[in-house]
Amino acid sequence: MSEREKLKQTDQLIRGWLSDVRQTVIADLHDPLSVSEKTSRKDLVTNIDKANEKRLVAAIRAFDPQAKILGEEGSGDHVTDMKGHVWIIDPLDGTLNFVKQRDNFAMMISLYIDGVGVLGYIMDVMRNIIYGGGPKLGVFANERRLESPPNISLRDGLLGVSGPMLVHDKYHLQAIDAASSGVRIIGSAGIEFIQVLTGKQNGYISHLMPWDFAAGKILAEQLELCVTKVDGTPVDMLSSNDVLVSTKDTHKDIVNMIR
Ligand code: 2AM
Ligand code: CA
Ligand code: CA
Ligand code: CA
Repeated sequence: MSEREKLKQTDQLIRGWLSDVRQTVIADLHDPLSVSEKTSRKDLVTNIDKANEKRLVAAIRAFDPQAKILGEEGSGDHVTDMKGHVWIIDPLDGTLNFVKQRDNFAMMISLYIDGVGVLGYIMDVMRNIIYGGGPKLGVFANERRLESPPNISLRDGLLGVSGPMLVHDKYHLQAIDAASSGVRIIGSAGIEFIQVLTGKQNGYISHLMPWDFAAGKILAEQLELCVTKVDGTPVDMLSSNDVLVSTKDTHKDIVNMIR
C-alpha cells in the first residue's frame, strides 16, 4: 500500500471516530450537564468534554499505541516534545457555547510526526461537517474538496477576534477592527478556523492553546493561508500563543500594523 493510500485509510478511520463521538453528543444533547469552573466562570469543563476525550484517547491508543497524546482535559500524556507521533486533541472546543447555546462548538484532532503536521480535523458538531485532511490528501469538508480561499486584504474581509483581546485593545485590535470590514466573535477557535478555511472570514486572532490551533494550522497551511503568532513569528506547538490565521494579504496588513 502506498503512503497516500495508508493516509486515506487513517483519514476515514478518524472521520469515523469523530462521527461516533458526535452521535453520543447528539443523543445526550438535552440531558442535564455536570459543569465545573476551571480558571473562572467563563472557563468551563463539562462531563461531555471529559467523556469525549476519553473516547478519542481510547480510539487513538488502540490504533497507534506508541504515540503520545496531548489533550486538553488530561486523559492523554504529559507531552514535552514533538518527536515521533503526537496526536493533539480538543474533545469539545467552545465549551461555553456548548453550555449556553448547544451550538457553535467543535471537536478537533490532529497528528504531527516529528513536528510536521500530517492530518488535521475540525468537526462542526451541530452542522455535522468534518473539515479534514493534510498535505498529502488536500482538505475536504465531508466529501467536498476545498479550494484555497481568495487572498483578500484586511480592508475587504471580516476578521474573527477573541472578545477579551478586543476589549483590552491588545495589539491595537480596535484599529485593526476599524481597518477591516468588521470583526466577528464566535467563541470557538475551531469554528473560527472553519470560517477562514472557507473564505467567510479573512482571518482570526486569539490567545490559543496548542489543541485550539493544531488541527486548523495543518488545514489552513494546506489552503495557502498563514498561521503564525500575531507578530509573524512561528507558533510554538507546546505552549499558548497569540495566534493569527489569515490570508496572505491580511497577514501582511495585520503584522505591519502590530509591529
Ligand atoms: P475551549 O472552549 O475548548 O476551552 C473562546 O473561548 C475560544 O478560546 C474557545 O475555542 C476556547 O476553547 C479557547 N480558549 C483558549 N484558552 C481559553 C481560556 N483560558 N478560557 C476560555 N477559553 C479558552
Ligand atoms: Ca476549555
Ligand atoms: Ca479549545
Ligand atoms: Ca476544549
